[in-house]
Amino acid sequence: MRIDRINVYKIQLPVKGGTYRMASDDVDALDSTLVEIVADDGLTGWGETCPVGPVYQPHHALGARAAIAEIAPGLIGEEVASIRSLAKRMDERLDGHGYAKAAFDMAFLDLLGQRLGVPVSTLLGGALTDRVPSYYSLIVGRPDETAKIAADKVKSGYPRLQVKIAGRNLEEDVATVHKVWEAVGYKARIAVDGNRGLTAASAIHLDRLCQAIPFVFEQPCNTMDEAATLRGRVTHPVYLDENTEDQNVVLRAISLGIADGFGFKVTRLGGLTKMTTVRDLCAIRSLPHSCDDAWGGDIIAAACVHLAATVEPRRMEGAWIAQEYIEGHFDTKNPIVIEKGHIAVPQLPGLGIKPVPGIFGEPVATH
Ligand code: 0XW
Ligand code: MG
Repeated sequence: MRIDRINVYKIQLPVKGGTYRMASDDVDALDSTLVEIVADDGLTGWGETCPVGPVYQPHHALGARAAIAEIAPGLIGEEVASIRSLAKRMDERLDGHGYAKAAFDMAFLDLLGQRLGVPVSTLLGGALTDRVPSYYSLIVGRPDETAKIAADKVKSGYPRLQVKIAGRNLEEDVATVHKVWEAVGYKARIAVDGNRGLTAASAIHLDRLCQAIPFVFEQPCNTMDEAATLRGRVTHPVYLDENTEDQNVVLRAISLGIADGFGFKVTRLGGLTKMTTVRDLCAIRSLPHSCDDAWGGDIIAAACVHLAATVEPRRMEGAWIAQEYIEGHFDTKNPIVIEKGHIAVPQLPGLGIKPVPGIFGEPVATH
């Protein structure tokens, strides 16, 4: 099976229910890029990459499409059999830009899975479950309002909440964490996500002022060096998210012992194949992590869920997908949906997602 043609599409994903607020940015609509690889035997494979705006991390939608334009011509005619040789081919065309290469990696696995008649989770090492937990991400908001939504979401079945903080005064952040804890208690695990927005000093204050609440502190400060200074000065476990820019950073964070867990993003780590390496490193050190992406539709959601299914359940922090914030689905027959805070793992060959024909309009580029 050889690559015959690559179509690139873009689609706007407006945020359902109003602005999505984080310390690092407020977003109202996201620009997603889709790649469709058409093989010479007629099979098609899909990939997606969708930065959550241009300032969450050093990724942006136009950058993804520029990188895809550099890589795609070099893939035409290539055999889809060895994911490793396709990754090498991509590296020969462009250095770095893992978040664009991730879309191709998804599409290769989608094609290969269909060709072999197995779901992508099997290609990633094999599923340990057919249903993975998700978590609900509460945007930066007023303490009472946030606590009310938290209680509703736990009632609906979410086993974990992520409470966004930072970018405002410490008092409101502390009040929000307390109110959410009072509202849900031990019924859900809690992550408090600073999205790089706290100084080490505010992180230490928040830690002390919320001493008895069992949460994990997600990406409180901007850099990994700042996170390192928190070691021994905060009592809550510290997870890294935005700092995990590639496999090497994860290896460093683990070997330096400065992370108790991670919020992983499939496209940021360079795709599903590269994610299997950090997944396995985390397994060696019993480190929990999520399998998310920053945003995206059903293609990215499927990718996250296939990978999450291969993670030992006791260390699985959840697969966050953007479904709660997106109207509709790319695939209306087999969409990826959150039910009672969990997501069924697709059992169809490949990613298990076939976008409705024409749903993305005309391609913005064809190679
Ligand atoms: C909650 N998320 C997975 C969605 C947004 O992209 C931010 C992200 C996070 O954990 O930072
Ligand atoms: Mg995060």
